[in-house]
Amino acid sequence: TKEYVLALAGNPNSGKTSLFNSLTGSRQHVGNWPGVTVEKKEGSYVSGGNTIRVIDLPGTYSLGALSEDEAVARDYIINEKPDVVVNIVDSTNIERNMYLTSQLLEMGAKVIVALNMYDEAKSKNIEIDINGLSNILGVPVLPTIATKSQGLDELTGLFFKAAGSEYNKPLIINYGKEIEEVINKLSDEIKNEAGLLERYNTRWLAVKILEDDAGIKNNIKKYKVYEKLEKIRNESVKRLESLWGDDIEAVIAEKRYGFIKGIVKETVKRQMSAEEKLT
Ligand code: BGO
Repeated sequence: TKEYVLALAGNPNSGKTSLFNSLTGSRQHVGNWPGVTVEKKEGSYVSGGNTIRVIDLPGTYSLGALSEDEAVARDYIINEKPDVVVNIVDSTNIERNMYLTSQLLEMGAKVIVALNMYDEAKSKNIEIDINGLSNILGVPVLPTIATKSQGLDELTGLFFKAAGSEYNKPLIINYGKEIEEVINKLSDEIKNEAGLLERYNTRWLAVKILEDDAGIKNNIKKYKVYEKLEKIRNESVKRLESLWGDDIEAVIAEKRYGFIKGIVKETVKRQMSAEEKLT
């Protein structure tokens, strides 16, 4: 028998606790993440003779590490490399939830998207093209109703399939010609540093450096290439920001939102109910 690790990531109120409870039942315990006061819930369940350890990451909207919760979730995924990250998404709120999804995918995490509250989406006449969404994101997507334990067997099946497969191809959001040029310059330098390559997805790290992410910068200061990366960043950013009159973090976030809007437009339809049509 083997032991696998499944990390649960999702926005607050997406049904993470419900899914965690449905999966693990009473086999769970609560502690703290090391060094912080954030609660850590861990549990496990057995399937086909294998044990799946389930790690409940803090509920977050992003992985920008602006809060302790975000830092805990992000560091766990980067450092512990769980077999699969199950990203629980509120089906009635796909656009907002996809911000976290896009960040998990850009990181290069192996992701399965659980479209939770699927019953709610149905009763609100929200129609989701599940295959289309799965194709665009490049990862498995399945509907779940965590409170009724629906979709859990399928989720476990997909989990084993994903855990035993090659790493996902990370999602690539096109940030536009100017930013892409800097990403490439930074990536070329990152590729020369074995220690960084081992831990981070190259492109993701380049974007984080561009975003001036304090947590990540702190983690990579010890590498020789760090000063070079900072130099490339500062020179390019000064030029780009004076061109745009906006800071680069804002431009990058805007591109992400644009990408997500496009996904939602292609895959989510909201049909009006008979009552709404009358009003
Ligand atoms: C309350 N379908 C439906 N319909 N509801 C769900 C589903 C689903 O698939 N999954 C979760 N919920 P959490 P986070 C509640 O608590 O797991 C519900 O923050 C209530 N509580 O039951 O807590 C779930 O861990 C009173 O709802 O999410 C919960 O991610 C009235 O979504 C809520 C109505 O789930 C959040 C709901 C006293």
